[in-house]
Amino acid sequence: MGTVVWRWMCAVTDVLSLYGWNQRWQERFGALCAKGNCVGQPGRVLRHDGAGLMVATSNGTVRAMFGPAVSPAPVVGDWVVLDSVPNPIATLERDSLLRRRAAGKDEREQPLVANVDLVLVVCGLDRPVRGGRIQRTVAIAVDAGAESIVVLTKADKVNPEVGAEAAQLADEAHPGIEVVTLSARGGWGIEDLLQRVGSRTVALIGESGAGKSTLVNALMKGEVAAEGEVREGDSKGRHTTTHRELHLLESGAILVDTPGIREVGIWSDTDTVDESFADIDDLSIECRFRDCAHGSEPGCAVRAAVKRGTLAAERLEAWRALQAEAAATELRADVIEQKRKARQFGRMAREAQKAKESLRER
Ligand SMILES: Nc1nc2c(ncn2[C@@H]2O[C@H](COP(=O)(O)OP(=O)(O)OP(=O)(O)O)[C@@H](O)[C@H]2O)c(=O)[nH]1
Ligand SMILES: [Mg+2]
Ligand SMILES: [Zn+2]
Repeated sequence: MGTVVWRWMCAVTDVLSLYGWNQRWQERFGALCAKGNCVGQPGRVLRHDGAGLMVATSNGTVRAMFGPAVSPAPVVGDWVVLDSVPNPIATLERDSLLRRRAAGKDEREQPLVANVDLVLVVCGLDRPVRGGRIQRTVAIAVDAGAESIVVLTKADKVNPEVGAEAAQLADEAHPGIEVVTLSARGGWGIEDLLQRVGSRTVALIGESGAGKSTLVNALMKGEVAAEGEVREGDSKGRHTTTHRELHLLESGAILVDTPGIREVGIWSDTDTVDESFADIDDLSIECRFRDCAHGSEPGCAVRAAVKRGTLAAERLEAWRALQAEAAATELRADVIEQKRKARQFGRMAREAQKAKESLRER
């Protein structure tokens, strides 16, 4: 490697390391260079909206257009290579991808944030905390190889008992999960959360009005994210945040604020669901049949645990529901893959036909 290139790379490392650039990314970038694709500079995607991308580079933050298609299409949290336009010309291989099943009829994978280490499951205490939502969010975090912490915010709005009950509910939904109760507005519990976050890349997930952006501002100790109002009566939010956006903290943590999501549809395989229900997974080792579905099979250790009272029946039900959803996703992903292959094959056949015709014309 030439000295000039090496010096430039060192400078890049200084600024970009704030955003998490390290040896691993350096190597992935280097591998692209080795293939002759090193005609640009690396940067991390801070924001993705209709107009393009905001990318943090060693020359500061730049706005990039989408340009020619890049695969995989960059999302917030991705490391990309920008050309001189600047257009993204490559996405560095990801460590992980937080994704869900898109809402509505268009049931396909929706990428949320790339290269996430930790997911904050944000629940506002001004509304009922729902165990199912916690389980679903944990399942999508597990799918991305990320850890989860439940954050019960707006503690200033309720009696301490309400907070304690909610924390217990969270623990029943996902035994052993870390729970932090705080008030973003009052500033309590913020230092504790900062300690737990460390210098990881963190995605905040929760429904509209839960208090994600207010929490981002409290953690940043300043106004960076727009905060909204909630409706009187049912505390529903107004979808104030419309884009995913990455913010850098002084502590080295990287926060990604996201728009509120009503439903956390899971887009993962059945093994991932098993992994996120570790208690059931552990018990199932003792089931007589290795492929026990914990239904009516004889010698089922999981059902025995429910009978004994050491496993909550609701937890088994939740596992069953998410298993069914993951199985449907596997099928759907399969269908999408088959369609993609059919399209590819169709294109190849058309190209072959064209080549044949042009030969004939000659
Ligand atoms: N009292 C109190 N209110 C809070 C707290 N955190 C958020 N709020 C209020 O809750 C409302 C919604 O907060 P946001 O931070 O905009 O919620 P969000 O989760 O970002 O919502 P979307 O962007 O719509 O997804 C605002 O009126 C906030 O002021 C808190 O700790 N205490
Ligand atoms: Mg918001
Ligand atoms: Zn069983």
